[in-house]
Amino acid sequence: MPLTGEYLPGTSEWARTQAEAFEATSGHEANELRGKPIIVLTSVGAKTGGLRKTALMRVEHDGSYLAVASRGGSPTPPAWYWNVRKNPLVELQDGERKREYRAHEADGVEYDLWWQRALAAWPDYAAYQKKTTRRIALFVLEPVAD
Ligand code: F42
Repeated sequence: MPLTGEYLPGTSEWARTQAEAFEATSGHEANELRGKPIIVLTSVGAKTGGLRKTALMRVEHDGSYLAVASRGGSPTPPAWYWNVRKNPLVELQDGERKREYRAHEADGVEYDLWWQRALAAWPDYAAYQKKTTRRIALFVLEPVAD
């Protein structure tokens, strides 16, 4: 059952433009950042209840994905972090395919395992983590049966 609600564009111009172009072209355009693949996560706003679309680096393993709440290593997490915590049912589009996923925050061994997968996909995450005392939160997204 697709997520319902009003699409509320984000306030980061570059990210919003990429997410919208990616979705409008079924993932055929605007699908990379510096040569690495991205995905678009749709979450339900924790305060507005609106649909928020967020471009993220593609980190995938055996059909599950990872959403890395890095925001470039800022002291505070991105707004979408609060959305996913409150509303763990999200949509993720990878290329042409958009599906529903249930998110949970990784911790302990699971965090370490997925953090290595994140670094393999986007090594800059290591530099982002060095920039902040905040532990960059990781959401593991498991596919919801159709
Ligand atoms: N960001 C990452 O954190 N990780 C990545 O791997 C990543 C990759 C990436 C690749 C391409 C690209 O174009 C952008 C990429 N970004 C990545 C940036 C990402 O797309 C987001 O722009 C960034 O993470 C910041 O997310 P944000 O949710 O903080 O968005 C801001 C810009 C924003 O739109 N803020 C809104 C505003 O009005 O200030 C609010 C958005 C929101 O979700 N509000 C919630 C609501 O209810 O609607 C309330 C949230 C709350 O505080 O409770």
